[in-house]
Amino acid sequence: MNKLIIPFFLLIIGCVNTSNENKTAFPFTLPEEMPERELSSAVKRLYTDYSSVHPQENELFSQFKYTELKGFDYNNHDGTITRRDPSKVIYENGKYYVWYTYRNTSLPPQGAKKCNDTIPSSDWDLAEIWYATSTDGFTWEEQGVAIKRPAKPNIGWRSVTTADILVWEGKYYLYYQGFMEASGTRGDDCPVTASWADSPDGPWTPVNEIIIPNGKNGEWDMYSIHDPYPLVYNDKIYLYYKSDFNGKEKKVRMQGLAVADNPLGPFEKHPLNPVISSGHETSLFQFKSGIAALVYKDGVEHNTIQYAADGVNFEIASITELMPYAAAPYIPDAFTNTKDGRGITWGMAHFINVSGWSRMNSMLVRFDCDLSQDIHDDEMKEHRVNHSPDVYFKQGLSKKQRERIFR
Ligand code: AAL
Repeated sequence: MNKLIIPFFLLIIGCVNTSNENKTAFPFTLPEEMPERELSSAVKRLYTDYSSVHPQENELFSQFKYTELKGFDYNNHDGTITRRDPSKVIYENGKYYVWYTYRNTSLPPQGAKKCNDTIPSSDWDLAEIWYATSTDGFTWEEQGVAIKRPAKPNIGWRSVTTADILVWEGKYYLYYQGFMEASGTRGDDCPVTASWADSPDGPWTPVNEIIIPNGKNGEWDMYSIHDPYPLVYNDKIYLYYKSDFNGKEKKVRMQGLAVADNPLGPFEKHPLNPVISSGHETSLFQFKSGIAALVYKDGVEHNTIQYAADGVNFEIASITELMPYAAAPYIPDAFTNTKDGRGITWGMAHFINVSGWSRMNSMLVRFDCDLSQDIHDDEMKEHRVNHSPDVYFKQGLSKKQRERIFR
């Protein structure tokens, strides 16, 4: 008999206790530490999942501000000139350097069925990698080509795009997508290759080898290795990349990691790949002792800033909006093997599809933010941004949607 009564008694005490804890309502002053009371899941999460209960005190929360750049001509955005997918910005010889995909074709992209040797299929087909320098990050001087398309059948003969830079032991390495068929033929298929130089101004020597190969048949990254993005971390080269997978119907994009001791490899893909479940172009930076990532555009966790204390296991650090696409920050300690990454305050990004689908082209822009331990900019920490009506109305209903509504 006793055996039954005692647990019952304990249960009653338990219930009384719980309701006692929350006898008073949630306090007017938001506690900085987790209060000892029962909490809803949402409020509990504030204390367990974020570095502060106030977004403005979260070092990995920021809004983003955009500035049009001076120094680039786009042929009135008629679709014949594109600049997109910038590299990280580096500072050398008293100036900033950026590399990017540059397309200059007689016609705008026409799709894979109509393309040929001079007509591009996509915005990044038949492209080269160009570079520009600047002393202030706002006005840029275009310096011309860094990586040309090599002759067929070398890697990248169809297009070389989406470069990113590594500085390692006094040498410069550009990693980029090397297309051997027009993008869109099957999907956006390519591996990653590289070139190296003794100076950021080149000349660049192509290694003419695949540096990050596609996965084997049936693996998540079997078709595309996009957006190679090297950082120096844990005495090694941590190169993040993106792949498209899961087939056309329900395409997903995730990000993986490949690690090497030397710039030209061998790169070993991380066994936990993919390490970021969402996002599009890779955009990461050292922060404190780990790595932070801007995750936007695609997937369940788009519009978040994430953090991995070990560079591998990413958690959501904040949720934000209007994030820079193809964000390519200036990271002062990108290659210093830092154990206390200071974060970022600005970089380059792109706006795609500036003139609509028929004259498709993209432009480079500058973004500013406060994801840095060294500045505290209240304006960047506003919780909300008010957009002008045209921003909303641009997201108008499609013809199909209007038909559905009126039906
Ligand atoms: C991008 C990047 C890669 C893709 C294409 C051009 O913004 O993710 O570079 O291949 O789109």
